[in-house]
Amino acid sequence: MTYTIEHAGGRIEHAGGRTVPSIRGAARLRQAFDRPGPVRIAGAHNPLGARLAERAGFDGVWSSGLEISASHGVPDADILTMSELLAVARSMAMAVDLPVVADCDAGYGNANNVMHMVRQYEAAGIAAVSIEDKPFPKLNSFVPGRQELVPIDEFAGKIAAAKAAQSHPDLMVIARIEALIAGWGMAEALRRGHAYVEAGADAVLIHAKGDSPEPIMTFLQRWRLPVPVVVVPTTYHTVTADELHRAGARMVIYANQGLRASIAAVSETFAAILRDGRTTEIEPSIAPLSTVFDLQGVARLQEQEDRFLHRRGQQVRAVMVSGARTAPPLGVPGSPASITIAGSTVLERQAGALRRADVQDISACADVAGAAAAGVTRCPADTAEALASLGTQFSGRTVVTASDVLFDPGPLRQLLAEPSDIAVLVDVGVPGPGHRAPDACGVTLDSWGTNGRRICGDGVPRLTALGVPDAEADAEFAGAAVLSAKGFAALHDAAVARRAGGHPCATLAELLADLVAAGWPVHAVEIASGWAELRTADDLRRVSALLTRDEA
Ligand code: SPV
Ligand code: MG
Repeated sequence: MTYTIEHAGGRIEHAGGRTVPSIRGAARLRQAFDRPGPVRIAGAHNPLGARLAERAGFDGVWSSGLEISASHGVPDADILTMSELLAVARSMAMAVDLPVVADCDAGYGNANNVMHMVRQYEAAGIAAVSIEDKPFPKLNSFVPGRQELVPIDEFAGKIAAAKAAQSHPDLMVIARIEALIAGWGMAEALRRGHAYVEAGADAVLIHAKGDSPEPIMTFLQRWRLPVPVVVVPTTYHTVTADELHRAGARMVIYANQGLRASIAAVSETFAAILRDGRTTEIEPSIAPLSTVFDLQGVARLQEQEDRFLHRRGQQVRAVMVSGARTAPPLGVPGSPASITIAGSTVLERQAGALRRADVQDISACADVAGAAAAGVTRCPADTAEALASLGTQFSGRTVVTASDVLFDPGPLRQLLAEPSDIAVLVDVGVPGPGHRAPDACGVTLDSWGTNGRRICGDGVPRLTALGVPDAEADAEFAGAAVLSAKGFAALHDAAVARRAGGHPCATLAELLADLVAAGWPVHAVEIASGWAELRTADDLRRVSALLTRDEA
């Protein structure tokens, strides 16, 4: 038996591209009914469960009174208020694109309560509400004890009230027949079903207990009305959704299997942790954190942050690349940033200075030990590869520092205050040739210098060359640059070109020199102190002495 249900099927878009749930959900459920095969929906009690149902491929979510009550640690007996159940149903409708069918128990009172309920659930984006013909307060259908029914007329009145209260024609009102649960027999179940359809029900849910599907199959066989029938094969679980569909059921609700699966899995996991005294044994059988983040929508959060979060003006990230190529630097393996001076590694000190300059997103080349402990992400050890791997999607500014340099926060703040597309730190404090370290990276500037003073007029000085011999240098490159998105794209392209040209081991200074040579305006932020290189054993001794305040 197939049914076609007329519906508006409209979609309304938010500015951000999400659809308005109130109309969307109901229309989608109507569309699901129009497709061939059974409409299969899964019970859930929170947005995470709803997302799991969505990912598994269900057609909808059943906002289960049993699951929500159990998740609150109370019996499914109208202990929770309508508002509590509604809040959960709403949160699930917000979290998924699937339609949510809400189990609304007995409608939380009489016809007046049902009308209020329908308006509330409809406004919450619920696709369908199901109410059952039991007195308030109800008791879960599988709990032995009082399984009572209200008179047919009284419940038909509630269905008519629900239909009168809805404001959009797509909302489905499902009338749930509990006659088989209460032991009143098949004839009563069919009589009630017919009365509820006459009162306006969009579908009937025939509920049953016992492990045989036979009563449900009989009901389906004897159901003649062109109104869909919904079934809940909780105890009669051997029958498949397709078999039920072939017998005439249109919607099959797997009402509480998710809850029961999680109770079993969590119980086993907790027992194993106490038994083993650690979690190693159960790690393969529990979801990794990456799955949790994925289900939470962390990727979307990060996208949104990139688009909308203007942290104090502009987003800034930093990447610490390998320093100058001196082999072997300081006689220790790996990057100088791994060296501990006066209790802290160079990496920790550089990360600390960056953070005090308000840069939080920091990555460091992979040959630096202890990056994760310092809250720093790792990037490839090779400078060109590291810069190439960062990509050009980031819309904020990028600070690039050499990992063999120590900075105070001050020069980094000065650098970040310079708004040009490409700016580098240069030390103008050395009086002239012959006073710089032999491995210093000399630069020439378009500012004028005399007697240790430099002046540039009303602009920001620019580099005219980078990597010049000491005798020609006006100043020394101090191992840090800041780049706008545009500037970083240029540096990125220079790194990619170096790699393509078979020179993968470029240094930051060499890549910046490529930009200067290509005509990019590279501005100089002039400093005279607040940084120290760590390229030689002498450098290390001097800096250690300074930092431990015991220099001779
Ligand atoms: C629920 O999930 O709350 C239901 C279905 O009403 S059942 O528990 O199977 O009765
Ligand atoms: Mg229920």
